[in-house]
Amino acid sequence: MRRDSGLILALDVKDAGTALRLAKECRDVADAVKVGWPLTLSAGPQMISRLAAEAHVICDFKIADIPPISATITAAAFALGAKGVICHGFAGEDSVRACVEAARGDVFVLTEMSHPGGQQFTAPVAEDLARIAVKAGASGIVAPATRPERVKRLRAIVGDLLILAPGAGAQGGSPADAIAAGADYVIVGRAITESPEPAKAARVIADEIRAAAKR
Ligand code: NUP
Repeated sequence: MRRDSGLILALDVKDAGTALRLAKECRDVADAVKVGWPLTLSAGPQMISRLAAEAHVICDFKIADIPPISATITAAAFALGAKGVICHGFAGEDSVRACVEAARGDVFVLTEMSHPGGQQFTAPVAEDLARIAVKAGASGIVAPATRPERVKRLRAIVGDLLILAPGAGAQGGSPADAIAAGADYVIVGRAITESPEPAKAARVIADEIRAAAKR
């Protein structure tokens, strides 16, 4: 995955036209687009292939099943053109390893979730989940931009694995703080997709990330 702006655009929109327009408008500024269940279920899985023709696509399916099913989901996402997938760490090391083995690109392991509820169950085990990511051979982890001090702690565990940080913008986190804490990429959705000028909003955030990365 290229590391130019450090911005990953979360395309949580419901129709193909809007998704393709946003991907095109933000093509130069976002290093990747992230597609999850909202778009896949409303526009269909072929949407992943259509977007893959325009951008580096990460499928955020939060895979969390028994190993053979996790492997099947992972393989299907890559067959559609994805270059990365996100799986949950809480399904255990064998499930994460199954994703890594089935992948034809990056696997990112979700550790601590960014929303307030993420502190209930994921936060207390996040460090173990980060260790699972390292042991299973994942490319990186997902850690909360809403809690930069946790990104810093998780960075100490994962070494030079990639850290993707969602929760900046609409959820209240700051892209600059997440980067300063050790994130490589910031995942941003609504602050861009719901902006009247998405490309401009993306550029402002990308500039903030670049400035923080230089510090
Ligand atoms: O812990 C997580 N928090 C989170 O927001 C893990 C995620 N994968 N995400 C995703 O990041 C979420 O599904 C959404 O696609 C994106 C954040 O969107 P927004 O809050 O910037 O609109």
